[in-house]
Amino acid sequence: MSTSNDPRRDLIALFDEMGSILELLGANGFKVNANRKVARVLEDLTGDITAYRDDPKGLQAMDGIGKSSAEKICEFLRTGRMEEYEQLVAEVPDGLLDVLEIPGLGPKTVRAIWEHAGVESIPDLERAIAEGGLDDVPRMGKKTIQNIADSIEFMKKSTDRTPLGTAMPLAEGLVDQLGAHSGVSRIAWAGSLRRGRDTIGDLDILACCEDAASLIELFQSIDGVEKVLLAGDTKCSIRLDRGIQIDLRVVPEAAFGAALMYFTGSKEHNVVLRERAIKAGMRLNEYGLFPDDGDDEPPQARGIAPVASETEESIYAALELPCIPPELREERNTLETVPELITVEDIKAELHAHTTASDGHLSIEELVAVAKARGFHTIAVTDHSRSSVQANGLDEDRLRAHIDAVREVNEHTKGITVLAGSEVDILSDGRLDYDDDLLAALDIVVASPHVALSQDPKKATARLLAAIAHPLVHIIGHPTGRIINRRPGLSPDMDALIAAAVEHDTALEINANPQRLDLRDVHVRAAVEAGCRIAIDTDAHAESHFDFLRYGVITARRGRCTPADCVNSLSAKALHAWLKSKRS
Ligand code: DGT
Ligand code: CA
Ligand code: CA
Ligand code: ZN
Repeated sequence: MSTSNDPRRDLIALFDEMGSILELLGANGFKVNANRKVARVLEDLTGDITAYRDDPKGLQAMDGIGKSSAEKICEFLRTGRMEEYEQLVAEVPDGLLDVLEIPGLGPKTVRAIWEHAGVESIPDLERAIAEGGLDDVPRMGKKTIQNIADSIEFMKKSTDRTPLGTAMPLAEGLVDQLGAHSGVSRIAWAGSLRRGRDTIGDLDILACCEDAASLIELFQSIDGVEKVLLAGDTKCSIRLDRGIQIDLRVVPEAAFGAALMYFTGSKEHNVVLRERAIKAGMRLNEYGLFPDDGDDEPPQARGIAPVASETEESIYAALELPCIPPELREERNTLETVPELITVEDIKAELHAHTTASDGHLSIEELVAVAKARGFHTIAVTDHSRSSVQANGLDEDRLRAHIDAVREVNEHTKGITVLAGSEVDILSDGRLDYDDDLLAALDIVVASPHVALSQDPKKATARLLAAIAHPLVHIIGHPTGRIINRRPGLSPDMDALIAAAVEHDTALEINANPQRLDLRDVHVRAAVEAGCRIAIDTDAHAESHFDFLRYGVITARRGRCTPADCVNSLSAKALHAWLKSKRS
């Protein structure tokens, strides 16, 4: 495994992986779950894990961490290694864990193809599929085999870009670490990450530093560097063992704004800006905006003073443009009008969250406390419905009892409204998972697709249209069901869905989980343009998931979403009035 400078993240990955390996080895479910549970507890840990270095008892005091896990955590914090993990890893072929990463392939299946078909890696698996080697594996139908083949194909196409939710924390860590260098006066990330794309190709970091050489040296020595691809006087590129490439450029402080603008891109946006500069008798490059004197030599090389260069604001102003937010610096956006885009601070309600009643890790009370601490005026409890068996979905009786429990908590809670809701499955034919009388008893209904996510576009459109038009449904959760880099999800006729959502006053969700970001940016843009209500929800299953909100908001901003477009930024009164309008 690779270690980062975040031991908590490393430990989460370690325990999750141990769970998977144990499952591959056919260990009993209790052991498997114990490891996964530790990972989840660490996921929710808000304090500093290194404080427990010599304190296994302190770790054991946490629900879900036993004596042996506590000792393993301390061992890792002290030594950077975990013996049991290393032993476990040695027991399975290296490539088998990659096979486990293939979407739709559970550990039981992976174990079966390992045992019965000798598959130890993805290339092995591809060969086995091509040569019919899987045909003799028990409970492997033709359809399953075809699905696996499709998944491998999809994975191959998509694994080279890094999801936003991985890139952003990595960039934050790097900027902190490099920014601590005493010579650094300014540092920021640029590129597609700054524009908030859902995946990024490589990470671009810009810095001003009086001692560029030592910063570049520091950059090459950060944890996890697998290869230095290029090291110059002001530029350095590295590749991390996780496969992510990072470019660092050291730029003069006086040109920071111009460099930030240039390396934020997009390339298309830069072209548009350069053309605009030329029309105004100027030249724009990564060093600044200069008067155009017709000389072919670059102006900065001739000591010409720029019109603007130190800040992006000053350059946009000199081009007579509003300061365009990075999220809108894509080709498809017009430059002259910039709407007042939504921010994380505008979000006042979480309308899609799970509790321990289904597959969440928080009780109703805990969920409410977290939402209240975030300053929300409303929190909706929306556990899974009965068909989501793997997520411990609620049958009718359990849901009725759950509604009572939520109402009870709401009675005793001040300062926040707790809504009784459900994330009800949209079945493959568009029917919902509960009867109308039960749905009508809920304050809020989020309807989401979870199964049959490879059905054809026509069926998918009809299915989602039925849910949008259902008079008791408020929000369509993660409308396509895509998982970034893992499965493409449904591809319905989005324009038809958006038109229906406007007609029936149903909101379409941007699920803020960085693995989903569904609706995606272009769909948000179309929805906002059509006047459709947008929901931005984290789909929280744990406290830390509330932090996903920023990814949802970035995606919303890329779609030109303003606070007025979003149900989560309505006042309590306006939000509750909209919810009730579907209950009369
Ligand atoms: P990525 O990394 O594929 O997700 O996308 P970007 O946008 O981060 O692209 P990258 O890393 O190749 O370059 C960062 C920015 O630098 C890019 O958005 C615009 C600028 N840039 C790079 N190469 C060129 C170029 O050839 N022409 C122009 N106009 N700008 C460029
Ligand atoms: Ca980039
Ligand atoms: Ca780059
Ligand atoms: Zn869901």
